[in-house]
Amino acid sequence: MSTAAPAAPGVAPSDAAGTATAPAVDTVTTARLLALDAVEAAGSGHPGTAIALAPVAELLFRKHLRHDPAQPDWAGRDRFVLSCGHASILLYTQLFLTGYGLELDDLRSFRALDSLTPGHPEYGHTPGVETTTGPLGQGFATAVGMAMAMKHERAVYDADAAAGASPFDRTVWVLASDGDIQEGISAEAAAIAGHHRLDNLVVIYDDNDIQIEGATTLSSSEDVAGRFTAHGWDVARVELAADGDVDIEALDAALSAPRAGKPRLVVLKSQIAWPAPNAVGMAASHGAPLGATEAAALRDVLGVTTGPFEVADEVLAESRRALTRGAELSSAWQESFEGWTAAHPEAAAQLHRAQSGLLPEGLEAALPTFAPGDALATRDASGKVIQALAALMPELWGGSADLAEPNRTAIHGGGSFLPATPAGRNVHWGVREHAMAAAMNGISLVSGNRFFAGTFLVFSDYQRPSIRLASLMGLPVTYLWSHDSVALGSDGPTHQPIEHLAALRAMPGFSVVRPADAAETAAAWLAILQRRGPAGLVLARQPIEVAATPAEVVAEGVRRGAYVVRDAAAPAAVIVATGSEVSLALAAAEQLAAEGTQLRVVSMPSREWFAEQDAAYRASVLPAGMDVRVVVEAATSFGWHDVAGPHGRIVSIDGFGLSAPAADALAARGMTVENVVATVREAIGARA
Ligand SMILES: Cc1ncc(C[n+]2csc(CCOP(=O)(O)OP(=O)(O)O)c2C)c(N)n1
Ligand SMILES: [Mg+2]
Repeated sequence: MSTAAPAAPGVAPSDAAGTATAPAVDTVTTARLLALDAVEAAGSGHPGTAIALAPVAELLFRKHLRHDPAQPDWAGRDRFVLSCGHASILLYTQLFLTGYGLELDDLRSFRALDSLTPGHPEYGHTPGVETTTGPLGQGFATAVGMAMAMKHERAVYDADAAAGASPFDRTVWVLASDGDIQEGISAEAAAIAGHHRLDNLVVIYDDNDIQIEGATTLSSSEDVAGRFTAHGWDVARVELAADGDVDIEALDAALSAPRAGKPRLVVLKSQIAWPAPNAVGMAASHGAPLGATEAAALRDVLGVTTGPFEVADEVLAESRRALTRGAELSSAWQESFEGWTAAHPEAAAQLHRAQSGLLPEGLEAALPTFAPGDALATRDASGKVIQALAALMPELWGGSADLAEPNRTAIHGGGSFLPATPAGRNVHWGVREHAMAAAMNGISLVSGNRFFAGTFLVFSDYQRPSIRLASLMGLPVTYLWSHDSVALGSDGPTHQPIEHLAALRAMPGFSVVRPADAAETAAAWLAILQRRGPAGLVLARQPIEVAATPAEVVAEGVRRGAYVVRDAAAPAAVIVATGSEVSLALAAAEQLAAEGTQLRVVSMPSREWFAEQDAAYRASVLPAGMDVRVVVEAATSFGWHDVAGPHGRIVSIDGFGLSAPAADALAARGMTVENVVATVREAIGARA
């Protein structure tokens, strides 16, 4: 498969900005060598793809991507997503060359502690990195969400502008590798992108026939072009150039062709590590330094005598012309955006508020209230809250993975997000939880959007890799997980979550919120919106009576993660419960009170939020001296032992559930008032 490396240095056919005189050592050669040198200096990394695709990155950053290196957060910019995050040095090299503020020293410290150039691109860490990538397939699906958000915003804010004439017209450019295409999430995401005719999405697939274990033919024989065509994509193929390099002119043409109503996949043939004479086409070039001998050989082949990290002034001057181009693009956009603002002052104010991360005034007052004693499921309460929020927050939209009705996610009157109605506020994801979760990240990365999406709690497992990235990035995504325990009933153990709450709580940076009743649900929604972090709202299917706690106490208590909902002068024990088990705890306390045993009951909707409170508040809710503690949660006991303490008990479900009507399933797994009462009595007795 390998084609001989050239004897002469490569020129920069992708020098799209056009130079009168080509520099002695061109920008592409410089980019290839910087990738080589950075990996050699780090002693680890992924040189092959970055060396081979240097001309591709340059073509994007110098010609196709509308960006301004001096303003990495410019709202009118296109997005570039390096889905094959292992090739991070490819991106860092462009961020240095085009003037994002990365310096040669940053490339020298590639992958080192606290450097601006970590092993995989990290959003919020390096200016110019638009999303965190590394788990293959995630970047691809995140990019689909970005493209959806751009289509939606365009339709919401500037529907009447002619095609290409709106400041909201932006494109998402993606570089993906074999692993991205092999991951199942890319099939889900590609299907969604094709269905929604996302012609603002362009993916270059680096079809280099190689991965870590060797040739891709070891594991793959599918017709990728055919697969994407079937998904409704417009597919182009670009073969290798005669010298074995990527055919950059053909790629340029494929990227430039008008896009009509479909996302585009360009299947680009390349050879890993080209033009390194011995490393080219080899699996070993994927993830390890080429070594001093091959590094020297590559310099020879390129006809370069400079040492590591040497960048000719004229090369830098040439590549930094990206700054001039960026300034022109952004100032032209600014003018167009100001024209739009003048014509749409109200919409502009709304957009500005949403992009600033502020909530509209009066949101709290607009929330529905629920009378003590009303019995409704927390999923129903969430559905009502969503209607109230949606009326005041045009930036709020959502969807479900084919469970909108059971999840209560629909925005009534919001319309469906579809190719003909991209302003629609309800996204029908189909049964594609994983791509939905990744795309939520992409939607949230297009600032100004607040997005929520639902499925059953048990299927959060299908979303987990994307939830993890949302947590790593600190994105304001909201998951609505209904059917949160064995109380969902006869659908049985495949649908009954057990270990999910503990598993989600184990994730750093993520908030699990399991409200006890309708009043807590409204307070939880508000707190999630105010906090602007990733959160999962865990909702019950079965009706629950609204507790008699005053609304202000609920609002404050939920915000602080845990609070006292029933108390006594000298309680004999404290029950700590979450979600639907709070009412179980209250009923048990009532029964014990009738026998003369007084209890405190703590509702703990969010362990993470409670852990953030100061020690005094935490001690006021759970004083050290109140050490007879019974935790009640219809899920695994894993993770609760620290709250229960040495004298505590945990009423939990440490095996799978079972298929039975809700009351029978709960009883069969010990989730009854009788069992809680007996457990409390036993704990008190053991401590006496
Ligand atoms: C979900 C996931 N699984 C495994 C890996 C580890 N990994 C990194 S790159 C790679 C495959 C490399 O092949 P390819 O995607 O073709 O990239 P290339 O070497 O051609 O750049 C693997 C398995 C990963 N990053 N993400
Ligand atoms: Mg590959």
